[in-house]
Amino acid sequence: MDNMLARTGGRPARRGPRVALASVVVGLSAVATTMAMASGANAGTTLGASAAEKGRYFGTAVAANKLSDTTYVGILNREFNSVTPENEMKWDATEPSQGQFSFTSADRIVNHARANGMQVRGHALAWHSQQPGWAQNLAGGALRQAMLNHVTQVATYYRGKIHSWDVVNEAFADGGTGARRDSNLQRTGDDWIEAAFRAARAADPTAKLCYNDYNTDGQNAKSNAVYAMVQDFKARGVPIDCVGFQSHFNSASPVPADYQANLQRFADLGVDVQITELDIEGSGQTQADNYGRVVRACLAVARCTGITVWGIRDTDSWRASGTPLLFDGNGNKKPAYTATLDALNGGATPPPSTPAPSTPAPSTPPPSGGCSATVALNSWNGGFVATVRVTAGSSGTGGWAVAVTLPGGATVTNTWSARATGTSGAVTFRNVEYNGRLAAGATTEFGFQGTGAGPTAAPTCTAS
Ligand code: 9MR
Repeated sequence: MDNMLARTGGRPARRGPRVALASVVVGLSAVATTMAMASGANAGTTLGASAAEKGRYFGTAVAANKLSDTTYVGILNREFNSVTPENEMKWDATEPSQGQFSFTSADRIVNHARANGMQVRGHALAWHSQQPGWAQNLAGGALRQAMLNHVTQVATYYRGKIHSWDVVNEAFADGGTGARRDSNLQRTGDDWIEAAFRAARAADPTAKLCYNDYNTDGQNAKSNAVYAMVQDFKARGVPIDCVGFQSHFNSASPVPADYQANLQRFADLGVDVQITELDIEGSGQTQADNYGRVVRACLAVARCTGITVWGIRDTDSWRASGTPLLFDGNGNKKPAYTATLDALNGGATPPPSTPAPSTPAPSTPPPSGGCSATVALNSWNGGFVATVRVTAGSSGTGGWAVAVTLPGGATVTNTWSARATGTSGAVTFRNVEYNGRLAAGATTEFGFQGTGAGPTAAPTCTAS
C-alpha cells in the first residue's frame, strides 16, 4: 500500500451499530468523495499507486477469512487502494434473522481497509441472490418493507465509510428481451429499484450509489435496458451516481469490441462508471492483452473512476479453474499483472471530472411565484413510499414548502431531497439547497417513506 494513501485513511473506525431509521431528514448533498491521489515513490510500481496517478482507484474483492493469510494480505496491502467485501455485506451475511444485524465479518474488511488507507465499495444492498431464508419466504409489501429496512440499516451503519454502494445488483434478465429479471423483489413492483436507491441516499448521502450488473459490458439488449433505466432515473431525479460493469470474461463471453464505447455512453448520461468485478479466464499473453484492453478502456473514459478485480490470486477466485486473476496461486505476478500495470502507467488521460450532483442547482437568481404538488403513492400493508412532484407556477420559485396531512397512526421514517418538519399528522417538507429554485413550469421531486397508511388528501404547495 502506498504510504501517501495510507495517510489519507487514518480516521478510526466507528464501532457499534447506529440505530434504526433516521426520523428526520438527510438531504441529498453533492457527493464529494475525495480521490486519493498518490505521487509518492511507489507510483508506477503498484496497481493502486499507478491508478491513483490517473485519478482512479484499483481494488480487489476481499474475503474476511483470508485476512489471516500473510501472502494474501501482503499483496493486498502492497497493490490495492480499494476493497469490495466479496460476500460479507450481502443480505444473508448482514441480516441472517429479520431485524438482527451482523456486521462482524464485514467490519473486519472495512477496518482493515481504513487502517491501510483503502476505500471500500459496498456490495450489495438489494439482490435477488444470497438472500437469507426469511427474506426468500417473504413477498409483496412485507418483502418491500424488509428490503427498504435492510438498505436503510446497512447503509446507515456504514455511513461515511463507503466510497460507492452497489445498491441494486443484477436486476435485469439475460437474453434479448431487455426485461427485468423475475425475482421476489421484482414482484413487489417495478419501482423497487428506485425505492432502494432513495432509501440508500437517505441513509448515507456521502456514498456514491451504483447499479451493478454483468453481461452489460457491451451494447446489447440487457445493457440497453439498464441504460434506459439510468436515463429515466436521471430525468426524474432518482438518486443514482454510478453504474458498475462486472466484467467477468471468458472465451464464451469475451471482452466486447465496443467495451469502451459502452462505458462512454453510460458516462454521457451523467453517471460515473466503474469496473466492479473484473476477471478474465485464460493465461499468458492472450489474457494479458485482454487485461490491458480493459484498463485502457477505463482510462480512456474520463468518468471511469476505478477498476476492481474479483480476487487476488487465481486460487482465490470463484472461477479458480479458469485462472482469471493477476497473481498465481503462489502470489507471483502473472503476465496479466504486468499488462495491467503497464496500461495504468501508459499515455496521459484526463482525470475523472468531479461528478455533478444528481440534480444540479440552476444558477439563475431566485424568482418568486406559486407552485403545485402531486403525490404518487406506493403503499403496502403497513407502510408506503410517497414521491412528491413540485411544479413551479408562472413566476418560478426561490424555495418551496409542501404541506401534507398524514392519516392517524402514520409516521414519516425517511425523507430524501427535502427537509421535513414533523413526522405525523400535519408534516411540512421544505426544499433543500439544490432544488428550491425552479424556473416557471419546472419540476422537481422529493420523497418520503413511512409506516402506516400514506396521505390521501392532496398536498398544498407554497412558494417563496
Ligand atoms: O465471488 C462470490 C462467491 O464467493 C459467492 O459464492 C457467489 C455467490 O453468489 O458470489 C460471488 O460473487 C458474485 C457477486 O457477488 C455478484 N456478481 C457475480 C459474482 C460471481 O458470482
